Amino acid sequence: MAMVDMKQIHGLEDVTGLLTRPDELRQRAVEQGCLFFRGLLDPGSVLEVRRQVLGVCRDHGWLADESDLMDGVANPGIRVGESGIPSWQAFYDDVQRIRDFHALALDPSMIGMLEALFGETVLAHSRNICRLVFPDMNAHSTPPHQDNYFIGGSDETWTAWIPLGDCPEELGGLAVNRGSHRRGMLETTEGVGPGGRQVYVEDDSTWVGGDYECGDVIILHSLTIHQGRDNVTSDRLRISTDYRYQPRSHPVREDSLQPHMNWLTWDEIYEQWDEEDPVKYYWKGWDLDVVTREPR
Ligand SMILES: O=C(O)CCC(=O)C(=O)O
Repeated sequence: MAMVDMKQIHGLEDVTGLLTRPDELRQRAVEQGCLFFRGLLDPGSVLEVRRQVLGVCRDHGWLADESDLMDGVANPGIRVGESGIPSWQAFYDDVQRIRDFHALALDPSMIGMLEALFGETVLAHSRNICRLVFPDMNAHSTPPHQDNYFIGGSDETWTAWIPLGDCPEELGGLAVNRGSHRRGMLETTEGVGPGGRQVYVEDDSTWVGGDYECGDVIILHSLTIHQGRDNVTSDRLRISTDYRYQPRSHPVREDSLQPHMNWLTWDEIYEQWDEEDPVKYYWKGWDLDVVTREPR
């Protein structure tokens, strides 16, 4: 199993009230390495992205016949885990082409929240990630890891995890190891599940997780350990996004501005979008400190 057991899980504590008190918001961020915002995003915008991702699932034959699109009921004959296999890649390329999936990362409520946290202008990475988890595939739950291993650049990069629709515990939302960023960069070893790398987690760790609702957002520091919980439903797909943000004045690694997986170029992703769409290459022309990726 990719997910590690969690002995202590605390519920999600909404810190929306701290958005008008940025000093307290930052203090909480420094202490806990994660912040949860109930209903930060308009559920309608989130559901629109869900509808389009599920449309791709249906086109690829991954939904049960006759089921309602928005229910996300998996075709019982199909189980595909995130990987480089052709069926996954074909699905994922179509998701990357969805304009609203990329636009949601730039939602003004999200950017405003991060401006309050950073106290400066925000750089949203353009390498946006969508996760789709089938039921009965626990080996494909995301193992405990620190995003910094994959992102590099500024430690002060934060990931926003957003469920595309309601995500009750049994559907397998994100669990965050509260305060673990204070342990610094940990040794990363081979792991099973998305990313393929994991860190060791102490038994007495305190985790945060629970039932997420459509519109909720949890953000976490790049050194905060987190993992995907198993999808223990009998038939539902779990769909979520990971978007990443940092203060714009900090260094950013070049690959954080490339398409996730690099299976498509930006020009291929943008092919069917309006010529003048402001979401296209929104970061070009900004004065960024772009650094190259060091070989490991
Ligand atoms: O959605 C998940 O299962 C985990 C996502 C995650 O941790 C990541 O992309 O860094």
